[in-house]
Amino acid sequence: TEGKTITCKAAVAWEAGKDLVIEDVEVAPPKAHEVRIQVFYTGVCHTDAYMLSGKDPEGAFPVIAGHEGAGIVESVGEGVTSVKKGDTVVALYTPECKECKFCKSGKTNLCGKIRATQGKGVMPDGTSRFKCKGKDLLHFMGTSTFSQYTVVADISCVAVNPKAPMDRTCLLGCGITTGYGAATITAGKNGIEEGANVAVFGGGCVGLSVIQGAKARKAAKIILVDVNPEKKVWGEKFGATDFVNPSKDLKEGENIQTRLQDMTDGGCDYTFDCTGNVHVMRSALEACHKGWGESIVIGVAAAGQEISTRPFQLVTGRVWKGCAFGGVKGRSQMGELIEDYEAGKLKVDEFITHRQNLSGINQAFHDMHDGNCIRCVVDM
Ligand code: NAD
Ligand code: AHE
Ligand code: ZN
Repeated sequence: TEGKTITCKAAVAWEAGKDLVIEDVEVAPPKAHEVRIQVFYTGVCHTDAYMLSGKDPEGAFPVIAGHEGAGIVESVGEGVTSVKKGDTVVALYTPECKECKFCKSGKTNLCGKIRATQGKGVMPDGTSRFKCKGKDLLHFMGTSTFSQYTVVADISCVAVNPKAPMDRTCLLGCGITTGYGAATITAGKNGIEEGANVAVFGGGCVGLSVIQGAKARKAAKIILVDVNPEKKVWGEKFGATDFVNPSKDLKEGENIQTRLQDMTDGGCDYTFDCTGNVHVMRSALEACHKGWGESIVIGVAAAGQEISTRPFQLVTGRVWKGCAFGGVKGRSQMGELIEDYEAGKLKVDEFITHRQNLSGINQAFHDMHDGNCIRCVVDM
């Protein structure tokens, strides 16, 4: 297959708001500094649904979505040295070139090298590697894992221990790493400190992963806030010490901010938005402790949505920040996460509640709205 176009199945989004269609697509061979991957498993993340709904300003069609994937390198283009044919890899929607201003700053995991073309749905040379029915299809997040074969930039994948099962490690491509990293890297100077009080808004894959990270850092209180009562047991499974349902548990005159302040002697050291709801983001900021509390925005809000609060909240020392992919540098740090998983120190299997074959991928999107679906893994 090396050097030749491969025809395989992919879930194609022809237009916004419509079901995906399983099509035969042609996947061109990788050009210089590109890698063609046979995708074995992909997770389905809310950010895929968000883009497919048409609400993402960067969303464009027709497109192959998917960004939580694991697979095996089928072939590499000229000049690729970081991975080789046969390597087991995880796709990285946050690439790491190790050379750009961002990568060298030591301050962020965001990489600038291919961000512009990635946002336009094309490879770094400005073209697509996918064709279907004579038309070019766009790439998504530099990964397009809803295809049996995909082409990514070499900086957009990382070789990992082949012993780690791909049907689990695919989830390290987004949801789990995002939440865990937010708690252990983004929060504070070097992640949550021992004894800190933490509130996590939203107990999906991302929020539960924040809880897992907070527990690893020996946080004192880890409070899950979710409007779905079923999330109480989910929170406990990953280390939450308390649960508050803001649509049921609040007394008169109380709001979620004041409830959390009462539970934590004045406010949380760290709060996390894992809902994407801008009103929740405000509550999360205001539930922080005066003088030092930090609120980390992880949720992705739809185009046109804006956050607000009284500037006094910041004047009095609360901090608003956010992160993509948890602040994790994928090529440098994925290996460690996989080691932790292999050593039983990082829960991954527990997030998988649903499974589908590629032909059932639309069902995976429907199941996402089921309160007990944490992650669906698609067998490609
Ligand atoms: P999810 O839908 O599985 O979980 C969201 C949870 O929030 C649900 O349990 C829901 O009941 C709860 N919720 C909804 N409204 C609420 C409210 N008003 N108050 C409290 N809880 C509420 O989603 P997920 O997969 O965990 O992703 C969470 C968000 O993170 C999404 O917006 C997703 O797009 C985003 N995301 C961001 C990054 C990043 O790098 N920044 C990465 C992955 C996902
Ligand atoms: N394109 C959207 C924003 C989407 C977004 O913020 N994506 C996150 C990852 S979410 C993963 O599930 C991200 O990586 N952001 C940093 C970046 O460079 O895109 C919009 O609203 O414009
Ligand atoms: Zn995601």
